[in-house]
Amino acid sequence: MFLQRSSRAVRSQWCRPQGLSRVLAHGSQGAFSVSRHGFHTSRALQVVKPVLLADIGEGIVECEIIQWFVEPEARVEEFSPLCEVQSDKASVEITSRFAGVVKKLHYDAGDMAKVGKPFVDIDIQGDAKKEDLEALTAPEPSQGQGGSGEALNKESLSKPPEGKTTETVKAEEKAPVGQQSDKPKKSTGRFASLATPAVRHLSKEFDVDITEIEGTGKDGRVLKEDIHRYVESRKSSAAASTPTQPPVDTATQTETPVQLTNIQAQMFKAMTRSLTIPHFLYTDEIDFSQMHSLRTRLNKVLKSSPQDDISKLSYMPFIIKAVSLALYQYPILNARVEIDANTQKPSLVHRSQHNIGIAMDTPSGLLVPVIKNVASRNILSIASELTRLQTAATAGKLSPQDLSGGTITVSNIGNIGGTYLSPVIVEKEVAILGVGRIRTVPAFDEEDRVVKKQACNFSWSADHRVVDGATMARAAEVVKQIVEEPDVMVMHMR
Ligand code: CAO
Repeated sequence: MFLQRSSRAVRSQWCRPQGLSRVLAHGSQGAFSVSRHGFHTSRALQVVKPVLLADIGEGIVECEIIQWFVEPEARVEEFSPLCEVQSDKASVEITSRFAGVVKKLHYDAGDMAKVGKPFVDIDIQGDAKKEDLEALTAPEPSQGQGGSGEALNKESLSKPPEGKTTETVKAEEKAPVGQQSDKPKKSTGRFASLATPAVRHLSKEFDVDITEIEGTGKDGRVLKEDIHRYVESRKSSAAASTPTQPPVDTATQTETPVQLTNIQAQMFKAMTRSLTIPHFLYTDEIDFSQMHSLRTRLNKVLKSSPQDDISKLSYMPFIIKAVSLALYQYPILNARVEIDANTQKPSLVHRSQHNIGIAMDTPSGLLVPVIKNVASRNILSIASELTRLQTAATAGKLSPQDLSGGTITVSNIGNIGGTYLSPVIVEKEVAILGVGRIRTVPAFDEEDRVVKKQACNFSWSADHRVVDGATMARAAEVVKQIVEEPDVMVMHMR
């Protein structure tokens, strides 16, 4: 199938005067061949392919192009970074699966790119696997119909690369072979900002345009130290140029519009969709005294002999396990609502695994990575996965897999503050638990003496279209019992 496509692409180049000189130039070097046995293209056979934006996670249909690392005419190798995209859930670096030369960027930074549609055209050079080409590039139009794939190829071959006039292209093509610029062009300007996602997050934190920084890393890569150095020099030049504070006009109200950060923009969309769900709030006070003493005892043990790299447990692994145990009795809280696109008829989809999303406060904002299959994990395994996700979230390194597949969410705001909260249900879920601050309060013991107690409020939000108040209260009561008497968890350990 590809052989046909190659030969047709080549035919279309032979028939087009502009393309002819280029093909002839390569042809004259005698390096143009297509193998019949297995897929093979020679380096000189240039095939401009519209490369499709791959599926980057469950249900994500579009994502924002944050920045390009290449520009038209830039040479890319396999696994070279092409661009960074931001989905509803994470920022992801997209790398090239092919070596070649970039011919066209289908989007500008800031545009929404559609998953499964072409986002970049690459003039593919060198060997490429047939399966990769078929899976990752636009499909072949049916014979003789001149569909979009061919149209894109033709367009890529006939249109001048962006930023060039037809004349400059023609001039280049007419240049003698020896004088043609065979060398791949080095990415420059805003496309040349090679840096890891962590470094780019840091640049955003400091509100620094990364392309203004001269990188001292490999291939001019911008490093964290470069950003810190840049911020310091910016501070000192600002201090030198503004010796005195400008007078503040206190009589006039000043309004300064500020663009949403990427994560705020995604949160805006996700929360707007979440608020189409009719929420109801259920809240209760939980006695954490026994949990507090169990955790203190276990942490003493872990301090002297860490298990699976865990030397300390927070309350979260216990709370997460308690929620999972309650889901066995109330599986509806692990379901999602499905509305048939044609009939608009709603139904519930029950899910066998308890994949618990954890709301995390990270340097770039709120993220909700997911601890998968909590039912099959013990407390240490939950703690270990929580630590991994927390570390990745802080470094801006969560993968789309880490961020997808949640079936219910726990949001613990108590380490920051607040007693009660009204948590917002995450899309494709029907319940969320909000955990307030654990505080020491006075209480009466069995002999009516005043004693110290550790108390914490659990606030649940549930989708009132499918979960009634009594079901929510019963499920919350199961979680409460387990947290108040955490020893019962031992019976459910696997
Ligand atoms: N009340 C009192 N103290 C709490 C607490 C609570 N509810 N939860 C945690 N703490 C304590 C921990 O015990 C720990 O203290 P010690 O080291 O002295 O024991 C400290 O706070 C820090 O805990 P942690 O945050 O490192 O770990 P965690 O497992 O308890 O929580 C996580 C992990 C990711 C949930 C938390 O770090 C976080 O990001 N919380 C914010 C979530 C959020 O933003 N929710 C709102 C979403 S809606 O916008």
